[in-house]
Amino acid sequence: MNYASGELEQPEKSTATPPVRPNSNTFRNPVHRNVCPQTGVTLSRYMMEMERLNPELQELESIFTSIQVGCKAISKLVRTATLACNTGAAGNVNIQGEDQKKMDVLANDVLKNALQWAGHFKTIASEEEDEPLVGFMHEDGRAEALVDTNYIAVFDPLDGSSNSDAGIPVGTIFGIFHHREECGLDNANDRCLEDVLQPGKSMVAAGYCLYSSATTLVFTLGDGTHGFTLDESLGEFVLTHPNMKIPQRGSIYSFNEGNRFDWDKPVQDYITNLQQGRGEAGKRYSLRYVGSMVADIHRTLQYGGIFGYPADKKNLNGKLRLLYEAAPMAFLVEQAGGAATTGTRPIMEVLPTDVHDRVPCILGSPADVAELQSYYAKAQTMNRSSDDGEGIGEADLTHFA
Ligand code: AHM
Ligand code: MG
Repeated sequence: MNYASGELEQPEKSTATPPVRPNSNTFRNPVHRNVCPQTGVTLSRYMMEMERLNPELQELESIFTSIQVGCKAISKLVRTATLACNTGAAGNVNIQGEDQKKMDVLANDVLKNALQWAGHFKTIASEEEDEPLVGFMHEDGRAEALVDTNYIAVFDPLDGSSNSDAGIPVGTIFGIFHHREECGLDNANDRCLEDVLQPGKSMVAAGYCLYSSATTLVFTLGDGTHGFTLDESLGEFVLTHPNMKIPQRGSIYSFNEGNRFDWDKPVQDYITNLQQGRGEAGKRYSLRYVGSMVADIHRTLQYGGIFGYPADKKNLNGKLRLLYEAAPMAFLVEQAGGAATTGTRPIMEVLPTDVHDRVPCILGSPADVAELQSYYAKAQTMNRSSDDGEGIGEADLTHFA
């Protein structure tokens, strides 16, 4: 493949002054129209271009260098897991009571090291770490609270890892926030925690990396959602999905049907109508459910439709984690023109009270998500007027956050 330069549109230089959060009024994305097959734009080149257009975001360019190295290393680990005997349980249980797999531990170590040694983070938080960690680590293992860094990273190093031993696609999810509080080594845990507990709407950048038939890194800096595919021969991510746009409506729903009888009644009714062709689209939807959120969202972004892990009677706040699963995905989907809700409020508005908080998740094409929200809205209205016994009962509504 010839990766000669493509034509670049050169927007005016940003005049914004530091610090360091992309500003929707001044932020400039590099714009590349011809990405395949004759021209190619590597992620490194894209990020250098982004930095040139937005000099105040120099650290972000460097952060993405760390992220892409981490993702490449995890991609290799996923592909060689069986050959290298890295399948199966690690023998540990994480703070959420889940058995860690060897691959969870390896992927966490890879990404943690890539981010901590980059020297750009006050704090990092991972699904596989009980508490947030101070963001910089010397090679000898000494933690240091850096004073002149501006960012917080949250991540799920290997989402869907229960699938990984069977060769089913898995992924990494990450979010980047601007820091709020100084995170020093004195009382570091409290300060780090304080720093991390931010709503999705404060996110500076978010992304996922899908490890599937190809390795694909999809991210947003708050101005569109862009996808890069790993060219293994080059060892470089190459722009393949510029400015992704989710279809207005799809014909696929992606929920774990095994939980149907525990779902909120609005979700049960909505899915039943989709299955019977009695929804707003007037046609029957197909079910596609990988059980790896990254894979299910990657398909939803491209084909449209609706993905959900709603509240149910066993999991009153659903299963998926707000900070490093739901919020980054909500940011990506919204930046691609989609919608993301708990059923009753935008995921991006939900304020975490703990690093590992869970939240009901419904994401996808705007028309599909709006249709399901209308079932919740109707149920809420009926619930309010149900003292007379006519409406839907509280027992049918597990979550109205
Ligand atoms: P994990 O972070 O422990 O891997 O769990 C998250 C995964 C998501 O990728 C996926 O959407 C969901 O769990 C599937 O759960 P279930 O098996 O209950 O359908
Ligand atoms: Mg996960």
